[in-house]
Amino acid sequence: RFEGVTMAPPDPILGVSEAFKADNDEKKLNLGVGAYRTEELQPYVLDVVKKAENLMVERGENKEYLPIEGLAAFNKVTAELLFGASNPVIKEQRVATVQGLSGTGSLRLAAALIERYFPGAKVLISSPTWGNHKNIFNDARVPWSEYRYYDPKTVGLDFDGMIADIKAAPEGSFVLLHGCAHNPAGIDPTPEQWEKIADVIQEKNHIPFFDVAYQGFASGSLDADAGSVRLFAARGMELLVAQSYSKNLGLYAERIGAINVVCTSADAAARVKSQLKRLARPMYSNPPIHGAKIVANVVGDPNLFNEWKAEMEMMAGRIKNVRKKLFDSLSAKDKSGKDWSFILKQIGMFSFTGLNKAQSDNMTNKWHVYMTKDGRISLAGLSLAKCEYLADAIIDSFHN
Ligand code: PLP
Ligand code: TYF
Repeated sequence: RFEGVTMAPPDPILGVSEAFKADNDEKKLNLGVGAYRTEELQPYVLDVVKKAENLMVERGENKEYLPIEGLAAFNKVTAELLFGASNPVIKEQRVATVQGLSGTGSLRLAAALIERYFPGAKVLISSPTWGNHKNIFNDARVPWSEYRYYDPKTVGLDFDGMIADIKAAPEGSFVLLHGCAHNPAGIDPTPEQWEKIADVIQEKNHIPFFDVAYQGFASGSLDADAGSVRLFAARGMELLVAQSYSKNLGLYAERIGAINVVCTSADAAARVKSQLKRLARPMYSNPPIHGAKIVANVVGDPNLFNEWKAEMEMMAGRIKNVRKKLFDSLSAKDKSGKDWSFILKQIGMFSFTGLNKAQSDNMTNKWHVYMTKDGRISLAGLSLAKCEYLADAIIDSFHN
């Protein structure tokens, strides 16, 4: 009976790593998946994570089931990290926080909440966006449509298009926003633009839904990267925020994150939380403990917290250095007069190069540079030593 099952297509991002593994060329470079590498291009486990894990072993911590909503100490610190501990939404207990299976699982739980309590409501997602957003809402049976975001002509934000599309959406839609370091565009609204986006969302009674996968990883500052979310929270709006610790604590495989729902009263938050638990229970029962304990230990301990901030700055700094070196290499080598400054303006882990599908194919087939077909490269997978090679590959592919 399984004879009728057809082959599923590979994931456009995670599938790139599989193709990379199968390539035996020495020059090969994996700039597909957004995962931090050292200058030697090796995976990196943060020192604070090792310290937290050692503490956990020393304390002889157990592996009992967590409650459905996750580890209480984790839920407390994760909401405080996001909003700031003295934020009224925290003080007034207006946030329903539930530990999720990293960013993806937290988004999926929120999608299930939307499907159940806002039947027919649409989610607006940016064009382009992280590929999995569409899968998540499709699988949750939540209708979605796109709003304009990236303008290839300016290699910048199509702010007027974005505002017009949010305005034109049916009243009471959910607007999915990347909290910082937009994936894949690498372009964020300015604080003034965020205010205008909030104005339109309020006017239209929409509900903002933030995806925060890079807090601290974009600018190196946890507070600065949460600025967009806090700006909306300060207006007293209801909002959804999914968090991930994959990047900022390098806990990719631990699957640790959270969904936060900011409500207008503590009472509503308690009710929303009870419903999130009801949705989680038949899906996975309760979340994993290991990553939750690591986060609770690191964020909850002033020394480890400071060490974490230093390590995050180091990671964000390394990415900024390769960004600069790539720009310098491209500018020096390219004789066509093309303006490469967009690379410096983009923030976060990625650069959205503007290479089209055929050109991206050339990068891979001729140069063994693995990247997604939308022209995105992960700078976290690049070293200073490989910038010249990558610049040659990009110039060749652009003028191909
Ligand atoms: N959302 C965005 C925009 C991302 O880039 C990512 C990847 O880091 C995620 C969500 C979720 O990743 P994870 O499920 O590993 O937390
Ligand atoms: O965009 C990226 O590369 C990261 C990592 O299903 C990622 O966000 C990619 C695909 C996926 C989960 C995470």
